[in-house]
Amino acid sequence: MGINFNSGRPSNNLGGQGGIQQGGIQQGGIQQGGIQQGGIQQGGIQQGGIQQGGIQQGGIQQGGIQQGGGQQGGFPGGAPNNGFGAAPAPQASPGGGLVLTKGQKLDLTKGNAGLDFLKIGLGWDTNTLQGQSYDLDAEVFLLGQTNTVPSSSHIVFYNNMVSPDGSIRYKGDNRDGQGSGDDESVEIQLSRVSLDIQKIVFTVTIDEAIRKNQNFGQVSNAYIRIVNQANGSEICRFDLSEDYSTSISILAGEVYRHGNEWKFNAIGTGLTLDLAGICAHYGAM
Ligand SMILES: [Ca+2]
Ligand SMILES: [Ca+2]
Repeated sequence: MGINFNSGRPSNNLGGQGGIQQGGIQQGGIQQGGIQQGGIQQGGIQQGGIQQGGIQQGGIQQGGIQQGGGQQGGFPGGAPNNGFGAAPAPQASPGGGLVLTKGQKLDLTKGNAGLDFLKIGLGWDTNTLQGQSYDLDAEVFLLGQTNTVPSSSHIVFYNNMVSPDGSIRYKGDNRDGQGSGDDESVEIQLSRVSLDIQKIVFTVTIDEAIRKNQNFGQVSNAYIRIVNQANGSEICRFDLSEDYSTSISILAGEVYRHGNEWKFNAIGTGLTLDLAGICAHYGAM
């Protein structure tokens, strides 16, 4: 089958230019620190006030403290809230959708029969004052009954932007996560998903994480959300706010068949596999 991870990707996965290109300019404390996230978008609202709100993102982490390598400093505060046990009261996402907790499953089409076009949005922010750039990538694996991909073209990502059945479209590679809102997104038309596909799995990887010695503990504000494309309304959002400091990829969630319906499972499991490793895990070589 042969999966090409590189072609068409101009810069920072080949020569190590990443740190130079991006470091210091894009991220340097201004965008992330004060304006984009500072207290408005993330602080206290999205992430639920206690875990991360206001402290992590709102000017402290990104603004000054986080960078020094003690990035995670603020994260543990979030931990109690996003594990299995906690059952926080349902809270509204800034996008208006239901905020899911890890392991939570949500009916998508049941009771919402017209739902067909979805957008899966992934967002993240990274702190790059230390001169590092982080290129996160979203991938979609269309899995058959054996939890494997029927072919390597059933992996939709930056080098394969449409699934064979046309149901999944990757909307473009973002190289730095700069800015708030969805940094990468994928569109799904549920009615077009081939009948042999049981699950549509969403992963997020860090490009060249191993070479750059990067991990998801250095990434903040990561989330996956689902939007109803028909009216633009957010259905749900799942903040990937666990301490992922040993993970270079995250199994974020999956849309899966349940009888004649589709559901979403907020998985949020950190992995130590890179993209090639995940591909192998799902049977593509
Ligand atoms: Ca990317
Ligand atoms: Ca971002």
